[in-house]
Amino acid sequence: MYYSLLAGGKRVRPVAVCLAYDYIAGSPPSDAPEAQLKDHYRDALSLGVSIEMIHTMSLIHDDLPAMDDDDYRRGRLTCHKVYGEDVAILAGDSLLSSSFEYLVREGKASVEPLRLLEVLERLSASVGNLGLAGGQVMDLECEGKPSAEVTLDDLRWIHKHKTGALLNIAVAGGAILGGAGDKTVEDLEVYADKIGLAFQVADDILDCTATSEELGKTAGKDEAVDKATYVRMMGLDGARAEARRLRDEAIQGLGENGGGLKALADFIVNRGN
Ligand code: GRG
Repeated sequence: MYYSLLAGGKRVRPVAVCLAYDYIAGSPPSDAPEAQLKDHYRDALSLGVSIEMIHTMSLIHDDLPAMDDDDYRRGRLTCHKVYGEDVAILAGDSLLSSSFEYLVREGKASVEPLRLLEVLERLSASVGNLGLAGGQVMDLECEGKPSAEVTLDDLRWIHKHKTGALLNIAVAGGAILGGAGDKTVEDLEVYADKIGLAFQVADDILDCTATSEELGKTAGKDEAVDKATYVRMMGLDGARAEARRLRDEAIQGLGENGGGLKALADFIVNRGN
């Protein structure tokens, strides 16, 4: 569990929680001392850490021979390569259950109970058949299918669930913990779903333009296994334009304090790994 969780990674989802929290609750001063930052982000980080545990679980399971069968992740050997498939499956399972335990244990002292339950319900839903697991099943089913049999709508469904679900709970959950009402959460979900898709378009582009060293995982995997990707469907230039379009649409409805969330959308489409 620690081997994979502490291997690095960009921590995009915890950052998204904190930025959505700030969008509602206000940002701390830029020169705030660490103790003040810890206090400000206490509730947001309960969720951020818990989502990062789920994300890491999904990477461990995704890399297993029965799924994508990868040897490298986050710049080091994958969990099953070091500890064996049996332990890797169990490490993933334990990260999943620990994530819920962590959220409730850390959150219950300060978060209003109904808000915590709302976040917990959304977090649980993000993992199941209409979240990570459902998206992954559809992705596996489309692998190897001729391009003509996979539509752009299929691809969007896969990535809304497989990649977008955790960004949705990160943004919506951060906002709920910050005190947002239903309408604001709904509006922010539009932002989250757009950056979730943009994240995956950027991932597909990087898979065929970046090196394995830059990515910390095997590059060029999508083409090798004939995966349905935005690049395969739209070409490289088309995918780049799609990422920019999604980024523009995502930030459209943000209010004047949306600087942090806008910067996150920019990072997601311009990242180098
Ligand atoms: C076991 C219930 C259960 C669910 C897991 C394996 C699986 C089902 C889903 C796979 C989900 C998956 C791996 C989606 C890919 C999302 C993605 C683009 C990951 C890369 O995220 P980054 O770039 O990685 O943020 P770092 O390492 O930076 O954190």
